Amino acid sequence: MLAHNPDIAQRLDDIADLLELEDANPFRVRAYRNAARVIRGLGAEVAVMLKRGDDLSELPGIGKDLADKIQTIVRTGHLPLLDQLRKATPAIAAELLKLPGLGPKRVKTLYHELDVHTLEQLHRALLDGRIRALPGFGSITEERLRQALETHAAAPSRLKLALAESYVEPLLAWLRDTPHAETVAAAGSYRRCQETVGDIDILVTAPRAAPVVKRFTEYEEVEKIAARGNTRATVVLKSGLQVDLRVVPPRSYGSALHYFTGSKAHNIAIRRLGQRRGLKINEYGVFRKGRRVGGKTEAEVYRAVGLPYIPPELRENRGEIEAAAAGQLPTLVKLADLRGDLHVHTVATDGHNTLTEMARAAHERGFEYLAITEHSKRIAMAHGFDSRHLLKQIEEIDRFNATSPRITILKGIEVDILEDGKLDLPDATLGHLDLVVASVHSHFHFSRDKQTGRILRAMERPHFTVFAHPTGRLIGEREPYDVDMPRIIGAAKDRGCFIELNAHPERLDLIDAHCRMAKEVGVLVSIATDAHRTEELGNLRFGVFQARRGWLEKADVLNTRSLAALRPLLARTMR
Ligand code: DGT
Ligand code: CA
Ligand code: CA
Ligand code: ZN
Repeated sequence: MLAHNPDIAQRLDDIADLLELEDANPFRVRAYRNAARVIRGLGAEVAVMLKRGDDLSELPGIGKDLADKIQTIVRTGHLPLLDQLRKATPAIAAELLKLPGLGPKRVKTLYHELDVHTLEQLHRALLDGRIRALPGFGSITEERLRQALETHAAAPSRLKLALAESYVEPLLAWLRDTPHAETVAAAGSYRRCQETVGDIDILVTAPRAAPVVKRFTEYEEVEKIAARGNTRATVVLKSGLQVDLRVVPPRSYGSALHYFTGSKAHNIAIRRLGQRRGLKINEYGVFRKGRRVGGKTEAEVYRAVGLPYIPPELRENRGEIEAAAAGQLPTLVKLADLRGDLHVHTVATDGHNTLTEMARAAHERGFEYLAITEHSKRIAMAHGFDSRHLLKQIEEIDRFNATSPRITILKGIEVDILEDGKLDLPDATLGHLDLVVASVHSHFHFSRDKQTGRILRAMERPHFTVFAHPTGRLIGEREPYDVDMPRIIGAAKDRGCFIELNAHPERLDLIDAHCRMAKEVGVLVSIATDAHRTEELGNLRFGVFQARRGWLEKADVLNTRSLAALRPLLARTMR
């Protein structure tokens, strides 16, 4: 089996970690990390690129040597260098590297300074206070390690974006009420709309920092103040979320926002562009020979290095800087571009609101259309529809559309893809619908070949329109089933089908790299809420965030089409 992009990237990251443990040249380490990130964010499978003769050394940050190594991984599934490094590394180092808050540098310190060779020894050192005393560790790292060891999990505790939002927005509002505070903004992975966030980074501009720091630490949700200085503080909220605050003078706002938004890899690349122009770029401003030449806005920072403004969602050093330089940044899709939602449920199956309630709520959000897609009979727990129920709902929708001109209800179904790739309802029934959303809800354990084959077979059914929540993953809870997404996307292209980006905050299922892949292949993406109650229609924005991280533009998204433009697209897959 050929290696896929995430496997390749993981191997490159492993090499970087192990090299760093060995005190290798930092440039060499960085080269592997950059390559891993580039591969992870590619819109196409490396294996496919190689097959069609592409030169990998043309990718940003990948030289001849790395290109050869990647080729070896793809061809053989192995890399001699990695095997060699693994043999030379103590087993505990690999274990420690998996813990949150421990990079190669700290791991090295642990086993050299403290002679820690097991997780038990690490725990003892922690309890004895020996960790805190190490250079570069401190109480925050200690606390993180304690939590990691106590949940004995190597699983990093990252918070899903939607949950983070529910904690962050009230805190931002609280800070905005500080007398004399000017701008209050969340930066970091939160602003980049990453699907999960490690901690929250907040930036405030104010003439004096002290009142802002004071108000921040007085927020009623603060469980504990982990650190506190004149212009900064770190707190842990009762929810367990850690929040870093920085207060900067207004003239530094742009450079500070840019710095703390990251990603780190993007920052480093921008700073290096600056260096080539004789500029020093840091969180305080843009400087030439010690003189401030910019930094009040982010646009100024980019202008200083000859680039247009780059939206935060793109800032991962996955080609956005090259695209900006070439004047080829995408104009990212926005929530207001969406005209409807193509996957919702009602009380007729496992939803909580009636069709009329869902329609009214959708209309209030400015939608032009809404597709009702109940589960099919296989999902007995959800009271899934058989043909008779579906035909009855079709009549109800016809009546609704005849009397309510303000929004159009589209007739749909979320039909189950059965074990063997058949659909849960007969073609004759599905033929009555405007669209057929199909999804996998069983047999998640199938091998990649079997899972992919089953889905491809389903896609061949004449009425298959949209492949919903394509990998079945639940963020942090259920791994994606093993499926060959490039093949699925390719088949969707051939068949004229569409791929869903399920906007439910627990799913966000299509990942960003696959959005990019769909765009490159020319398969339209349906950003859909899968709402089971009226409020969940609001989840559409999380889908838009994810789509933006996947470089999608308005034209790449199916439900940015007006109803008139949508109908022929849906009909094309209806044969
Ligand atoms: P997270 O919190 O793990 O979800 O990810 P971020 O991206 O929010 O990372 P965080 O909170 O450690 O740092 C916030 C931003 O600060 C990060 O995106 C870029 C910037 N930053 C942090 N450390 C460095 C650094 O060593 N060098 C540079 N250039 N930027 C850094
Ligand atoms: Ca952060
Ligand atoms: Ca942080
Ligand atoms: Zn489903």
